[in-house]
Amino acid sequence: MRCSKESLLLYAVTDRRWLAGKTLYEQVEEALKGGATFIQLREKNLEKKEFLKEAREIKALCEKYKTPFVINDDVEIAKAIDADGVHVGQSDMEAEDVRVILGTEKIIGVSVQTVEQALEAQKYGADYLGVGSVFATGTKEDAKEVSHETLKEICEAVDIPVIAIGGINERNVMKLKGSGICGIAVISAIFAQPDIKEAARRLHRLAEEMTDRMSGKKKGTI
Ligand code: TZP
Ligand code: MG
Repeated sequence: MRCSKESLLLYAVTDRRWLAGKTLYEQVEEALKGGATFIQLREKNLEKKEFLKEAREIKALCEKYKTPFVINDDVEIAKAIDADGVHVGQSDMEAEDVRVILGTEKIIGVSVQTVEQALEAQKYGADYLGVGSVFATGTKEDAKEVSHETLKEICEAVDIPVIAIGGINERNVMKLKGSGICGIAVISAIFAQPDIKEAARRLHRLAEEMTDRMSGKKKGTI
């Protein structure tokens, strides 16, 4: 298995718009210390050389925390730095083509909004699916909303793990209970917070409760 369900519990997606005087490296380390179980480096405007340098550094950091590390969109960068994998959207490279480039050992995540897209991504070798936006979000301007009914249908239709993304925070995460997802992907609920470590810690705890993975811990205590 290229990525376990457990590793997808709290999937943190980076965003440099909220650096607030820190480096992205420092922010990612705080998220890891708090309990992020998966890191996706998402850079939309970084110059290639800088992107490569940063990707190498954050890859080493994730290795230290034994946490999977994938690159958003850019298969070439993922290949160049030997990342654990890549996450692609509907307008990026197809999973089938990504697999040819990255090989059989790497993780491929695909963003989907419909059951049809989910089945196609699974067929072409995706390891997990990201579904969203499940709530309104200001982080991604062109994000299309996906109903919770569709989210559930996608989880029922595929065998690979599914995570939800978009507008998820401490206050609404429990609304996703029963949908069949194995984790949540968040940007602002971690990286826009003044205390990133604490935000990740609380979300980790809530994600465990939402997915019924409490492993003997007391419910309701975050
Ligand atoms: N894809 C769908 S919604 C979204 C992405 C990348 C943005 C998620 O950001 P936030 O801050 O967790 O709503
Ligand atoms: Mg993309």
